[in-house]
Formats: sequence, structure tokens, C-alpha cells
Amino acid sequence: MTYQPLTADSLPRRLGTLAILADRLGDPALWRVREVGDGNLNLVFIVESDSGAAIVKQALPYVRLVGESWPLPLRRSFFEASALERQAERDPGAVPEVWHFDEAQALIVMQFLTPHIILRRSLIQGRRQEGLGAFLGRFCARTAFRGSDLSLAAAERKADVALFAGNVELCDITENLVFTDPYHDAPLNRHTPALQPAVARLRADAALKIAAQELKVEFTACAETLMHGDLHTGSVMVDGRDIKVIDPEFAAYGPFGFDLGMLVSNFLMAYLSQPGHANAPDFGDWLLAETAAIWSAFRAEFTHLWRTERRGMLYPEELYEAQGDPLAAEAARLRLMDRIRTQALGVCGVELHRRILGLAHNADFEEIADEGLRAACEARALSLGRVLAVERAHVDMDDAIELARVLNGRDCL
Ligand code: SR1
Ligand code: MG
Repeated sequence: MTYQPLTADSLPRRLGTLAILADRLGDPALWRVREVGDGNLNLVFIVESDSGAAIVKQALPYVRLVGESWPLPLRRSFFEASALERQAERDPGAVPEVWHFDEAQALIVMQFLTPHIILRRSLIQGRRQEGLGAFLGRFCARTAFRGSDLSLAAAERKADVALFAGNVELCDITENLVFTDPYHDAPLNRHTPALQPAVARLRADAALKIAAQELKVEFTACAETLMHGDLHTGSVMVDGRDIKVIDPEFAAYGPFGFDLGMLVSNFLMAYLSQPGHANAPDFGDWLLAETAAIWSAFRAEFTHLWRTERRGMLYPEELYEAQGDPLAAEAARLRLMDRIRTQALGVCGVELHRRILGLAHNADFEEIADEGLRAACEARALSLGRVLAVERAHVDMDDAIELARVLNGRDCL
């Protein structure tokens, strides 16, 4: 059958013979199906019966957020399924189980996470999640390290680089929406009107535009590891105990620090939007502590893997430990981690900008109904983003977090 988008009505008929669903859910006539996709791209169905539940995610041949005028290949579903498989190996338990993949229909049947909600929603509501930053920092470290030439056999990684190089259109979205469009008057951009003077300043800022393009060069040319590619707080689900990373359809090979930077950026946006949400006064402190925990867990796990699993062609033991010089290996690791932190802070900066100036905004700010208050919060994020992108080589993660705290009381408009 050629590709056809599912509907809640057609799904039981079309997928009712799939053993993996029939075994878990029983008679398709009794399935309850809801379309719940609220992301920018896909259809997402919850399929339930009295005996079980599943998620069916199907790609649409266009960008859902914009409409059929912006076509997008169905093949992104293949990259998502392939990335989930690799992430499940590299950080077991961190991603939902994939039960079935149908390439022609661009659909993935997977574990229904319940009672999980999207992390972004939970942060807007002021809910805490034990171990959140540490879990996500470890996920970034494990996937970054184990997807790179620090760990994989060279031939395996090269084949994988070639495979994921096919995810052209999704990379193109990031290349334009994250690294370029915020810095000029791109057709689909929008921003809160009161930001106009701040936006004009950013777009006239030569150092910032150089920084954004340098970061874009790294994104396109540094195929260091298999990135999730879209690791914001809408790509994480939580239930108070369990945490899962979802939605890696933007997966591609890129710099070690990309996922880390995007994630930290979205935590900082959750923090900077708190004045617009009625949460406990110390919730912001918790958010910053979890942001710090992302980096410290990343550093600790990456260090652990460096010392115990460094079997790839990069930084081979022959150069260090085998010559009785473990300190030199540590020096090399520290240099690499400095470079990853620099990358991450740069990505963090441009991600702050694109979520406020570009096409795809974040509910953290969007749901602040008072436009003046929203603009005040967003202006702080723009200022923080500028410093992080331009000064990324001279800023520590603690400095970045402290700067967010200081800016939160300032008028940046
Ligand atoms: C046109 S897609 C817009 C954004 O949604 C996705 O989640 C990615 O973040 C992308 O940049
Ligand atoms: Mg997504």
C-alpha cells in the first residue's frame, strides 16, 4: 500500500492485523484511538484497549506547523526509528521501546508512556522531577561518547555517518531556523512587538552573526557523534519518577556539544519564563540547580566513559596509558571537554534567540498572556543568548547559570 496518513477512524482497520498490536490490545473493534500530536511535524495517536496501550507516530509529508506549502520527506521516520535503536543501546532505558517500524507508511509503533507528560509542560506547571538534570546529562554523555570515534569501530561509524547524512531536510531546518533566520528578517519569523529595538540591535551585531555562522560551520562540518538533533524540553517526558527522551527525527552526525547546548538552553528558558508563571518562588532555584546538574553529570559520565570505554580510534591508549602517561590522557580529556562546553554554550545562545525570534517558539514564553511581561522575560533571554554565543570560549557553565540569575532581575528591553 502506498503511504496514506492515518486517522483515528482508519487506524484500527489498517493496523488491526499487526501482531504486536493485536497481542497487546486485543480485538481492534474495541480499540480507543485519539490523535494527540501537538508538535510541529507529525501525527501521534494513543491507541488503548482494556488490555494495553501503544503510541503510533506517523510522519506527514509536510510541516504540520506550517501546512502543505512546506513539504518534508517521510524518510525522517526512518531516521527517528534508527536513532531510537542506537540510543536504546547507548543508554538503555532512556528512550521508549520501539515495537514496530513501517517505512512505507512512515510510522513507528512504540511504548505508550503513562502517566508521563512533556517536560516543558511540567516545568511550566512548576513540577519538580527528582534526578532530572543528572539523567539528561548522562544521556547526552552516553550518546555523545558511544556514538563517536572515541568508542565505535571506524568503519561502523563511517557507514552510520553516511546513512544519517541522508537526513538532509531536517538538518536544513536546523541550519536555517537555529543558525541563520533569527539574525535577519526571514519570512516566517515572528516576535513579541515590544522586542523590536532589541531585535534590531541583534541583527546589526556583527560579532553575533559571526558567532552564529561559526556555530553553523561546526553543526554542518563536525560529524563527531550521532546527535538527537532536537533535544529541547518538548523532547523529554516525565512522570515524577521515570524520564524518557523522545522524538529524535532530527538525528544526524554533528558536534559533541549540540544536544547538551540545546537542552541547557531550554532549561534556561524555563527559568527565565518563570516570572510569567504562578509557581513556588524557589522553583527557579531548582531549575538552575538542575541545569547545573546536566553539565556536572555530563562531565562525570563522559569522564567515566573516557577512562573505561575509550576503544575507538581517537586518543588511543597507545599514545597515553600504554606509555605509562595517564596524566597526558587526562590533559587531552580536559581539552576536549573545554571544547564541548564551548560548543554547547554557543548552541545554547543561538537556541535562546531562535525560540524568541524565529518560527518555532516555546510555550514557556508563549503562554505568558501579558505581552509586556512576556517581552521583559524574552529580552533577558536575548541578552543572555548574545553573551553566550559571542563569549562562549570564555564562559564557564556556572557563569552562564549565574548570568541567567542576574539577568532575571534586570530590564533588558
Ligand atoms: C519546522 S519545524 C520547527 C521546529 O520544530 C522541531 O521540534 C524543531 O525544533 C524545529 O526546529
Ligand atoms: Mg519533535
